Amino acid sequence: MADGKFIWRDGQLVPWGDATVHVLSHALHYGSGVFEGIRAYRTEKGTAVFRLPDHMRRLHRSAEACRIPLEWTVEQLRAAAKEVLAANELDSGYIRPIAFYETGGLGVLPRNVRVVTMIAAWQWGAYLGDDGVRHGIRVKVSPWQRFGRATLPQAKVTGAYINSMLAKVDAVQAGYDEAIMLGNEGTVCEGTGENIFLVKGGVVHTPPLSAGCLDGITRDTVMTLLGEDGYRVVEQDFGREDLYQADELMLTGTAAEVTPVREVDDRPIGKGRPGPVTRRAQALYAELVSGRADEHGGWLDYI
Ligand code: PPE
Repeated sequence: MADGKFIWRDGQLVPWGDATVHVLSHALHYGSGVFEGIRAYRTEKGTAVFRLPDHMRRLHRSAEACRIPLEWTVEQLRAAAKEVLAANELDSGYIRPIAFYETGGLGVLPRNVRVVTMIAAWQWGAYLGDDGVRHGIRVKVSPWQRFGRATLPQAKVTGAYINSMLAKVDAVQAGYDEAIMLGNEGTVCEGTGENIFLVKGGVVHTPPLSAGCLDGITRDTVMTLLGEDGYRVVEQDFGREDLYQADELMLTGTAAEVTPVREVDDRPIGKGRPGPVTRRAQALYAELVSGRADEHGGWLDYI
């Protein structure tokens, strides 16, 4: 990642290199932070941030779930995110807000520990590679179970991402691009940083939130777009064997956008290349975020 110019930290733009934390920060020791990932796109009408208030609302929900007091409102965070893009002269990019317990005392109980909120932005290309977006990626069903009821699957908590990291490192070491994790009940849950969709017989399936997956904003977007396009979209649990028999599989997320899966555990999915529903989802998503769609203009927050 190349250095940017400024990072927003509790109401102020500080030079990128000065946005540091102390080694005794609570969040560093216990993972006590909540975060978001948001993308801004270049459009004909200027830069647009995709579903910005939805992301900031989820940040608030994550913080409330963890009882981390947030000092900034959704509106203030929304303005701050735009300020960060402008200060870094970015007309597109990835925005990373985080709120975490910093200094004031160690020990698991955060007593008198300051909460720091910051927002950074930088250029971030295809999360799973340009080649993955074009031809599909190879995934492995992970030996690591998704954390599920051991913590809060609906909250984007920093500490919980060690679960994702273990699965991701394992998959990449074994020569795959990404891991698919099963939830507490043994059904398919999600990728390490993406939701999952399965297409079978023209019907689009995605696990329900009860499977322990994140309530992804891209998941919601893709469900909406494919539904409007005439596809039947159902939230339904499915198992590992259903992955092997799928006609198409795709992963969705802010960073990953819509990424086709061409192989699971060395078994080709469908014809071993992205199928028509996945291609359609990619096209609809690209049209929407680049401001070329007729519907859902309200999801674009122009600067
Ligand atoms: N599941 C997980 C576990 C997850 O981290 C993400 C986002 C999603 C689903 C999709 O959620 P949404 O972005 O609202 O559609 N992962 C973020 C962080 C990735 C990272 O490596 O950091 C992201 O895509 O920004």
